[in-house]
Amino acid sequence: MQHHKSTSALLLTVALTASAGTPVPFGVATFTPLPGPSATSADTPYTMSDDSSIIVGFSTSANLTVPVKWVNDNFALLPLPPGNTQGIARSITADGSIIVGNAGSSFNPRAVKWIDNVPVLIPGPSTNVRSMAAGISADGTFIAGTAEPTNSSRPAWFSLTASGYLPSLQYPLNSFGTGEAISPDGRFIVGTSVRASGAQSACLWTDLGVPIQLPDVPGIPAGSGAYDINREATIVVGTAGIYAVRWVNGGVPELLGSYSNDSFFDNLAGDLTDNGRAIVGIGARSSAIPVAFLWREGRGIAPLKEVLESEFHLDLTGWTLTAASAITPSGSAICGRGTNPQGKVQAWVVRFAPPCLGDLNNTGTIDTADLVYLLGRFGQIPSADEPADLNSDGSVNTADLVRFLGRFGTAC
Ligand SMILES: [Ca+2]
Ligand SMILES: [Ca+2]
Repeated sequence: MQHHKSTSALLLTVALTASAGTPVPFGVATFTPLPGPSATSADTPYTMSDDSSIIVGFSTSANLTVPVKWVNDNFALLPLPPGNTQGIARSITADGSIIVGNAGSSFNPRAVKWIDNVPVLIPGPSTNVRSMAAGISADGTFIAGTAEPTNSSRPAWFSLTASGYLPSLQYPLNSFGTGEAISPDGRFIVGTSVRASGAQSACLWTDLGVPIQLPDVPGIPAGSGAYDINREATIVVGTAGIYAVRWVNGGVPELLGSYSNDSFFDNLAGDLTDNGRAIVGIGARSSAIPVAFLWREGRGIAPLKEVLESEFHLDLTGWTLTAASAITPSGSAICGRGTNPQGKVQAWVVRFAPPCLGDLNNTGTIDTADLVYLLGRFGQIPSADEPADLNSDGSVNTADLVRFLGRFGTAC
C-alpha cells in the first residue's frame, strides 16, 4: 500500500473527469426474486460480486440473524465459526471469492472472512474486543470496518492476512466512529466520526494519512454519514441532513433527493457505479415504508419500482421495494430487499442487459414505439445518457434518425 501525501490534489485531478464517462448501460431488465431459507424468514442482501453471480447478506428468522449468500440466485447459508450463533455477510471481492462480515453470539460481534466458504475470525486490536468488517477491496487485500481498541468504536482497517488489524486510523473529530466501506483499490476508507457536539460526520481516510471530514450541506445542521466510494475515489455517497447525497472530489455535497423531512439519516445513498452516474439507496420517512431509490445523472432520483415499471416495462404488481442495497460497478445489476405479493420480506436482484442501440424504450426490439420516442426528442439538446442521441454527440437530429432507421425492425 502506497502512502499518498497529496490526497486533495489527487481528488482534484480526478474531479475534472468525474462527470464525464460512458453512460450507465441500462438495457432490457429482468427482475428475479431470490429464495430464502423458509417461508417466514426476512432476507436482506448487502452487496454482490461484480458480475452479480454471488450476492451476500443476512436472513432473520425467530430473532436469529445468520449470514447468507445467493450463488447464481440459489440460496445458501454461510457457515459460522465454532461457538457463534449469528452473523452478517457485508462485503465481497470483485470475483466473489472472499466474503467478509461479522459473527458472534448476542451482542459480541467479531470480524470474519469466508474463503472458499470457510469462516475464519479476523484478528482485532486485541482479543476479547468487538470488531466488524464492512467492506473489502476488489482483490481482497484490505478490509474496512470498526473495532474497539479502547472502550469506544473506531473506524478500522484490516489486512486479509493472518495479522488482521492494522494500525489505527486517525480520527479527525471526536473519538467515536465507524468504517463503512473501502475503495476497490483498497486505498480509501469512508465512514463516520463523531463531533464534540455529538453529530456524526462523513469522513474519508486515505491509507494512514490525515482523514478528511466531508463538508456539510450549507445551511443544513450538521449530521452526515458516508457509505461507499467509487473506484477512482472521486465520488463518495451517503447522507447529509435529510438528504441522500454524493460528494464529488470532496466538495459541497450534491443533493440527490429526499423522501422525508423528518430527521437525519432517513435518506441514504448506499452504493454507486464506477463512474458515479448511477446511485442506489433507501429513502424513508421515519413512520412510513422505506423506498428503494435509483438516482441517475441527468435524470435524478426516483423510486426504483417506478423506474422498472415505467421505463423497463416490468410487472411488479404486489411488490414493495424497500431497499436498494447495491449496484454493480458497471451498473449491470441492482440488488435489494422488498415485500413480495404474499407479504414476505424477500431479497431480489434486477439485471440489465447491455444497452441496445436504437431500442430506446428497453423492450428488446427496435420498432415504431422507438421511432415515436426519437421523434419526440428530435431537435433537442438532451440531458446526459439520452438513448435517442444514438451517436452521442449531444443532440438528437438527422444523423441519429438515419442511424436509427438502419436498425429499424431488428431485435436486440
Ligand atoms: Ca424498443
Ligand atoms: Ca446525436
